[in-house]
Amino acid sequence: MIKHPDFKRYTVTSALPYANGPKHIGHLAGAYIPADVYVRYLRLSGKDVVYVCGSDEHGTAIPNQALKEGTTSTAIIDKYHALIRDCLYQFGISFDVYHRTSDPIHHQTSQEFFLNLYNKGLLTEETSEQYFDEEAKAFLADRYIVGTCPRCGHTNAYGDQCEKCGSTLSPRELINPRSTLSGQPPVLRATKHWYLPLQDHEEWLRKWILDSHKNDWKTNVYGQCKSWIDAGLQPRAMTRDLDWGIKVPLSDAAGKVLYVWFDAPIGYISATRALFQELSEGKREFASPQRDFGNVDRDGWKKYWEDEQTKLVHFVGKDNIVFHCIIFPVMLHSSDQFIIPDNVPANEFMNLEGDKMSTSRGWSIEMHEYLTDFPDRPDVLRYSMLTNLPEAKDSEFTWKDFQAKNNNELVAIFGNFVNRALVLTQKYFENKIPIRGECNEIDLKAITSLNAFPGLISTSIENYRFREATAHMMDLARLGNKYLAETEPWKVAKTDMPRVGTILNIALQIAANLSIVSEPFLPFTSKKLKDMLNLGNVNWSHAGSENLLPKGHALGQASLLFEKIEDTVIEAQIKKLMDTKNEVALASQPVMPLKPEITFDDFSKMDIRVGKIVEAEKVDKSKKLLKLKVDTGIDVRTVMSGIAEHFSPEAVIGKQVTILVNLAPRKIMGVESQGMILMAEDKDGVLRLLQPSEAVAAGSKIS
Ligand code: B3M
Ligand code: ZN
Repeated sequence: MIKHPDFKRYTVTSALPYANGPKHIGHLAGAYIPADVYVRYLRLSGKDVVYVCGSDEHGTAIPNQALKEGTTSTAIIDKYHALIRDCLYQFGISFDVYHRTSDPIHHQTSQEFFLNLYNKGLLTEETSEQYFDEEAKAFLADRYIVGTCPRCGHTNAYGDQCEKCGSTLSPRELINPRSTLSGQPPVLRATKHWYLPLQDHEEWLRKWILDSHKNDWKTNVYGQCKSWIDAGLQPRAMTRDLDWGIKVPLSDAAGKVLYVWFDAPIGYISATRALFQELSEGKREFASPQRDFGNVDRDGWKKYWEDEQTKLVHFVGKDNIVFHCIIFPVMLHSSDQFIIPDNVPANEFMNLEGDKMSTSRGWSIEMHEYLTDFPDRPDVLRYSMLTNLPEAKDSEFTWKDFQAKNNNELVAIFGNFVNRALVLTQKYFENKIPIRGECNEIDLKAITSLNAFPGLISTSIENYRFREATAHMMDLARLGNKYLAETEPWKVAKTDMPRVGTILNIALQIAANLSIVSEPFLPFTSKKLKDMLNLGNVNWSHAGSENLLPKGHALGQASLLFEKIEDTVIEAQIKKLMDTKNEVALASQPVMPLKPEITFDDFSKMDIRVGKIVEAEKVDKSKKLLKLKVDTGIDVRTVMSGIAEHFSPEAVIGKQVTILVNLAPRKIMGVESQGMILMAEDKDGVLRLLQPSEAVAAGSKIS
């Protein structure tokens, strides 16, 4: 394995989100914000970098969602591709290209990749028995088989997992399996698939990961790889029996597609290919405006994937580690054409208010929801995530912390410092950079500290320590704030204006530095600040200088960079979270099976009316019963009702209810009950009265 201390260029990727639904902000913390900081920093440092991403549009997740939404797979990917892409861009994630795996160029690239391995004999063929639905005439993906969980007895466990007890399952373990397509029990049928023999690659994987990346890969990543390799690598199927995906390009593979984890990472390559195709046709530009690395031609993508002097870095969440550290590298290595990653700085998960974030359980903040509720504040979320990244272990997002990071750091430190420096310059020096006179000890100390910041931040970023890098960036603002607090120019203004000039000159140099080094973290704020300082084209190499703004330089218009977030806003968000969770919990309650059909006559025999409870009392020796007097419009009668555990007598008196009035009377606890109050009962047995949406006369008929 050749190691290149100096890479010529960078290929940076973020995991391709499945286009099967909206994505929550936890994803941002895993694979997108850290990657974006890294890439923006590289671009600012004048490095040659492509940053690629796009939608993952294959796998069973897509047809599953189509089934749920009652639409087609194509409609699903079109809808969510656009939604996710737009959100990511609105958060400032600065991809050079956001591609999609449904694009023909990707199908072609993936098929070529597969054929290359196949022709070299690097895939093995195996025939095995898999579940087949004879009615739907299709092999069944794990998710399309349900049955009884062998561990907990849950009757609706999936072929790959039981959602009740959390066990990982294989379809053959299910008791009484049935197909979700037809509802019928599936049969076993032989089917041929192509496998990547991971076990043949153990030796070089060990050398590459366990020896040569022992010190530069994160411990969470290294640890996962080591336990995978130590457990013994197994052949892994690279094809599936499915009708949604990329066709296996072989004549004896009808009805088979490439495994989604085979094609998805190739998506990084096809995205780069598509980018250069469009660049060469003048259809788009690089995200980096300063970029000038020579002509772009259609084959320009190759050096980003084939040249050993390219540093390939994959940003992913922890559930994607093995695919990016073992399976995809084995594919790349086998291709004998492509480079393998230099690093996979995967993050752990970000939880939400004490629980795992999950869109399906309703415990999440979706990207598009945040952007709707806080349209002008992408940087605030970026910052609160960056200060809290799950770099070494899972971390937690809370709305209170989000508010505190905004109010106590962005507003009180960053914003406050910049605002004071600019407002005072406006007031005393006609909004022009004043002359810096002789510097005293405090000034020199501030300047020396300032000089050191870019180096500190670079080192943290280059070592994928983004939390630390963010803290350094904020420390620079802190330095500025402290400098003003110590020198008190607003007081000195009464006696020594030239000294005020020196102080503000230095403060503004700090602000100018802040506008550069904050760009990777807070791109929108950085841009605003640069405009306020009227700072031209600057890059990372300028940072650290105390001479960014020459004397007499005219500043732009000052405005507030950040605004306080009030308690009420945060409380509303927390309430929304709780409400959504409850709604989802209710919606996902199992429904009672349908009762046998009845005729209209059967139905019309029932006399159901609206009545009003006029009296209610507890029944001796009964926990469940209330004795009610109900005005039915016809009469006032006694009804014994089993609602005492849910309602106190006082709570029901005066309430309108629905009552079946021609039910044969029955003696209950010695009292004749003349009718039945109708109730809604959820799966937990909680009862609710059924009432007309507006009060109606007692005796009104229900039909
Ligand atoms: N779509 C899985 C995920 O979103 C998958 C990533 C593909 S990266 C090549 O977790
Ligand atoms: Zn189970």
